[in-house]
Amino acid sequence: MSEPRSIDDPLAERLRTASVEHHGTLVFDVGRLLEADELHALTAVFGDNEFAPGLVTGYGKARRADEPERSVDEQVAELRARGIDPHLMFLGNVDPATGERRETDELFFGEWEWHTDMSYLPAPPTFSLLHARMVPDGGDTSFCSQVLAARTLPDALRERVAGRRIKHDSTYTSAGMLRPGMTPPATPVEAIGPYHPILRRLPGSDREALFLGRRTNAYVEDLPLDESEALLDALWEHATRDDFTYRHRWTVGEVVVWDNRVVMHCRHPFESTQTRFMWRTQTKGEPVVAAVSTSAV
Ligand SMILES: O=C(O)CCC(=O)C(=O)O
Ligand SMILES: [Fe+2]
Repeated sequence: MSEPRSIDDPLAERLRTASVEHHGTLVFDVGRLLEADELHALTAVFGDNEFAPGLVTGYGKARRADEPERSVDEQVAELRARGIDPHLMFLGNVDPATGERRETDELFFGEWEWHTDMSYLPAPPTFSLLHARMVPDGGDTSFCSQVLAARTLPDALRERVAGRRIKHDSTYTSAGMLRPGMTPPATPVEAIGPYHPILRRLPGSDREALFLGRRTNAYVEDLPLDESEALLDALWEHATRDDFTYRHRWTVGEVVVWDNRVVMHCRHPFESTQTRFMWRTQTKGEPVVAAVSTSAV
């Protein structure tokens, strides 16, 4: 895959099929840095562009009290006027324009928690793409199949999650940083976010997947907080087993495309003396469909 602009329909179809056959995770060894429109062309194989988190109110960003109320279109126009692409996220400890290192919160270099991207949206993005532009020693990304997690879910846990939903909070990034305009909830019960079924069915197939989002501030609907915490702990222990996991060591120029319905991911730490810079895009998602429960509810 060296020319994303020239992907034709048959190749696009093959790539989508390959994603289904390979645990929702594909690695493209492009071997060079892509232009933004090339990453968008590869993204378009998998779906329509979704906004990147942290730029538009409601998408990993809350409106600050001093910020005027504006429609999504107005916000997008304003971002574009400032030369910002609302669909592209820069992730790194460098200035995106110059590539020079810049002062960065220590949390950036630590372990990022397991998560699926932007599950705090009512229709969470289906695919995410990550393009490596500067790679440190370390800073690998791991992917963990939630289809395998669902397939091996012990009966006792399956019964406990039957028909249940989790509330998906957006207060913190996966690195543990407070998102723009957000206030932490007193407890997960007070967190604000959509509920999604814990066990989902993947559209167009009979596959099921666990859909946990992220552990921080998660809450299982209608349970006392201590029971919610106990159930979540048990689910997370099962869902992140090593034998469901692929750990990716990055090379500059690569793009990894993953299906957020199929895998969770996490980022491993690296030394703060090092430099890491990635570009990220994501595709519009779909409401999460509950698996038909096989146990009595
Ligand atoms: O930088 C990484 O390896 C992963 C970052 C991440 O969680 C994402 O892009 O969704
Ligand atoms: Fe992520």
